[in-house]
Amino acid sequence: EEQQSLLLNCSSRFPPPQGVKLSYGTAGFRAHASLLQSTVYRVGILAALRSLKTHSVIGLMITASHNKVSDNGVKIADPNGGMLSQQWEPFADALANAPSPQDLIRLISEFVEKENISFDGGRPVEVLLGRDTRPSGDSLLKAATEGITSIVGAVAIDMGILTTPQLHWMVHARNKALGALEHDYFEQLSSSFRCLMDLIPMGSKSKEPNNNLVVDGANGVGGVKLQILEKLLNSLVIEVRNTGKDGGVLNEGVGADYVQKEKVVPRSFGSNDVGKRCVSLDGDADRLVYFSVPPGSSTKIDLVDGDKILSLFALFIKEQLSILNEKEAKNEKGSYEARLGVVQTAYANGASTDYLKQLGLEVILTPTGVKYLHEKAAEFDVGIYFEANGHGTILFSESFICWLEARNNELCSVSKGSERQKAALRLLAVSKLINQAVGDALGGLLLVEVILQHLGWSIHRWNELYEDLPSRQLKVKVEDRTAVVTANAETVAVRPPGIQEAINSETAKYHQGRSFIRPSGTEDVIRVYAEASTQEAADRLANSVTKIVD
Ligand code: NG1
Ligand code: ZN
Repeated sequence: EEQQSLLLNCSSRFPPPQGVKLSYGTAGFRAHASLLQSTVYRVGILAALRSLKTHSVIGLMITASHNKVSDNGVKIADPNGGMLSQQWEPFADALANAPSPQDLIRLISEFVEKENISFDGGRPVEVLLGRDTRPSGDSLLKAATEGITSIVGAVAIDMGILTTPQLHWMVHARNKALGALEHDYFEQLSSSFRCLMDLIPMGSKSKEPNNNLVVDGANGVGGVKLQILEKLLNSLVIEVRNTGKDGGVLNEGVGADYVQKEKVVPRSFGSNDVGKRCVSLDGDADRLVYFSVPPGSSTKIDLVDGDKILSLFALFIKEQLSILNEKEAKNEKGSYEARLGVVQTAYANGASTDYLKQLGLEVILTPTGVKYLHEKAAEFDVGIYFEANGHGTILFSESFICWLEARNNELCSVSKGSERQKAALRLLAVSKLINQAVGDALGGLLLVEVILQHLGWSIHRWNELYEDLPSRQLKVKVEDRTAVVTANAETVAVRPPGIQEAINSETAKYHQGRSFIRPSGTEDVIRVYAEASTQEAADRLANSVTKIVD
């Protein structure tokens, strides 16, 4: 009864917006920030219940990533640091859309009973809160806190302004009873980075190593965090632009999403940057894409997208695994047939998929949305996933990590400094550098930097791994985006009837043509993707498919 009156009191101060239906989507709830007070309050309730249910620490992140600064959003990190269990998404939708406090309370009591959730009166459970740099973040954080504390037995801990992956990392660390402060995060990244740098073979170092990197921080949280991290690295010279402290607007003409979709330089980059190694983060620093400005250009770029980051990682991991499995040295017994797999979505450039298959790798396609990619990658001993837009990471199975640790100790005594021991050490360091919870632009960036130095490669050499097929992405505003229903990892539209046939007959007109449509999970649009042998053809194909959708 105490619980009921607490909820009634609190929730009546957070009436839901009129005439909007919210849905948890590919990355939580997102909307104009002014619409979100009630939703964020209710997600606070959900996070507290999730925490009680799992007896673990849960995360709640307030961000709208690469979207406009006036938007905001909210999503939940589960105990392992990953995305909220999909089984709870319908409950999230129901909570967010409950019309009155009474409806809300009824939904909660039914759910609590069904899921058998209770507070045993012991230590309260914790929800960690984070937010990006959006001005609306502060008041939304207060709404979330009220939601969490409307549930008896839950407490809210404000971790401050963070990148999305930092919050996920903290949840993961705290549930493993490890240090989970920002300082611990920076320490883990920088020490594993230094370890990998120390393990670079002498011979492979390029004669003129280029330690200079120019970073576009999207005027968000990532650039500032990187400046702190850089001080602990002492081997990279990082120039951060678009930090958000020099008047620029979050994600406006800057950031990974802009650079990847428009294929032009972000603001404050241009012809002075010809030949430099540049990287763009998104607003909450869970994505990164590299680029360089070709000679003679001031706006056009050579894009090195998520698919190429994936390819670089796959190449490096594959090499380390094969060193590990060389069976010549005596006394070095036992090998582990580690299964390496890569996961992409339909947005992956066709040339990247061909390249990965040529490397002999198992390539899996899933629908868009990190939760799907992550889930598949977790089925491998080493699973690498990336979206073309630069969100991705490398997952290591627990059993493989255990084996690596044991091997490492064993190898330490029989053949200190052997190639196999170095490979084991490298893989262990990669597993610590690259965020195991979710894609992380900071960890990803450091791993790219290490691998380029390890191979002695420039960004141009890297970019030449394969040549991207020209592609075009467009979006179409429609009345009801749910009218489009897809299948086969979003490569086929099964509804409205006949639409796929129309797309097929357009696509058939183009050499190396490929095109698909899907409803966005984060914006009120249908996305159109097209690929063909020339840019002009890809543009034309995208335009005609857009007309079919319209
Ligand atoms: P939607 O709006 O569902 O296409 C976008 C990205 C996803 C993912 C989410 C979450 C594209 C085409 N889609 O999803 O890959 O990153 O945002 O941020 O880039
Ligand atoms: Zn993001």
